[in-house]
Amino acid sequence: MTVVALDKFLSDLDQLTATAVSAFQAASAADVLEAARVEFLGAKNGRLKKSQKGLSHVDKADKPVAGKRFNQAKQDIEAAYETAKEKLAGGGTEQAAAFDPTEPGRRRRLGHGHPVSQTIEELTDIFARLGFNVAEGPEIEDEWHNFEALNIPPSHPARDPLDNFYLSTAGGGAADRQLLLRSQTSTVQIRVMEKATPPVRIVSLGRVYRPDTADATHYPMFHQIEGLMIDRKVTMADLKSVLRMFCSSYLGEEVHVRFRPSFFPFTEPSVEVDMSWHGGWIEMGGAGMVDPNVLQAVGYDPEEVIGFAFGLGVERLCARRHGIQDIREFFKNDVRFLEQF
Ligand code: FA5
Repeated sequence: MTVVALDKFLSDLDQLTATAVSAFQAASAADVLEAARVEFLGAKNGRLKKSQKGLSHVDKADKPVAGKRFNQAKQDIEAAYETAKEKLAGGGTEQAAAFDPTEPGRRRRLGHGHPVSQTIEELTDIFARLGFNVAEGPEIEDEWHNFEALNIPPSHPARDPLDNFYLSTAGGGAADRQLLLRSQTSTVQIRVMEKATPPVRIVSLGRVYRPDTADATHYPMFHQIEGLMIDRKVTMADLKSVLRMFCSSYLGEEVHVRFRPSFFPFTEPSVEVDMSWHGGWIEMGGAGMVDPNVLQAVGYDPEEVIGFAFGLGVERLCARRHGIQDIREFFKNDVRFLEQF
C-alpha cells in the first residue's frame, strides 16, 4: 500500500476545505447549492469521502494528527453548507415579504423602428409600386463587384486605400486588396445581372462605408438605395420619370428635382440628382445609363439590352423629408431625437 506523507494529506485537506467553503458561499440558488453539496459532501463519491479514504494511507504514527484535522475539516465544510442553506431560505422569505402585489407595475416603454429603417421601408414600398423588386448584396465585397465589373480600373482614384475600408491584414500592397467594406450599393447591380437574364428591375437598400469625415451631410457609414432597370428599350427619359415620380411620392409635389451632367465610370451618360432644400439644392445621388462595358462584364449583349441605374443617399432623403439639418443626429442614439419619428 502506498503511504501518503502527512504534509501532503494535510495540504490537500486544507485546499479541499477552502474550495468547498467558497463554493457553498457562492451558491446563489438552491440547485447550485445542492450540486455543491453532492460534490463535496456526497456520501458515496463526495470529495470529503475520498479524503477520508486517503486517511487510511497515512503512516500509522501520523494517523492521530491526520484524523483530528480531518474531523475539523469535515465540521467546517458541513457548517459552511448549513450557513449557505439558511441564507438561501432566509433570502427567499425576505424577497417574499418585500414583494407587494398591490403596488402599481412598471409600464414597459414601447419602441419603434429607427427613422432610417422606417425610410428604407417606405422607399421599398414606393419602388415596389413602380414595379421594382428588392435585391440584396453583401456588405463585405470583393474588388470585382465593387470596382472592376463597374468599369473602375485599378488605376482609378476611387480605389485608393485612403478612400476605402480594405479588409486585408497583411502588407497592404495592391496584391492584398481583395476584400473591402462596400463603398456603394452599385455592387448589387453586378450581383443581380450576373444571375438574372433581362428584363431586370430591382432596388437594393443597405449600408455602405467610406472613410469620410462626419459632417452635416456625411457619415462614414450610411445607407444607399440603388436602382437598376434593364430591358430592350429603356431611355434616359424613363430614368428621369422614375426618379421624378419617386421624389414626388416620397417628398411631395412641391419638391424640385434637378439633373446635372456628371461622370460615373459605370454609366454613360451620367447625371447628378439634386433636390431643392432650404432655398438651395442638395445632392441626393448619381444616376445614368448603364455603361456598355458593365453590361459586357456580366455577360449581357449591349447591342441587345440597355438600361439605367441610380444610387441615392438614404440619410439625406430622410433628412430632407423631416427637415433634419444634420445627418449625424441619426447615429447619436438620443431617444429624445429618435422618438419624434
Ligand atoms: C455613388 O455612390 C454611385 N454609386 C451612385 C450611382 C449609382 C451613380 C448608379 C450612377 C449609377 P456618390 O458617391 O455620389 O455615387 O454617392 C451617392 C449618394 O450617396 C450621394 O449623393 C449622397 O446622397 C450619398 N452619400 C455619399 N457619401 C455620403 C456620406 N459620407 N454620408 C452620407 N451620404 C453620403
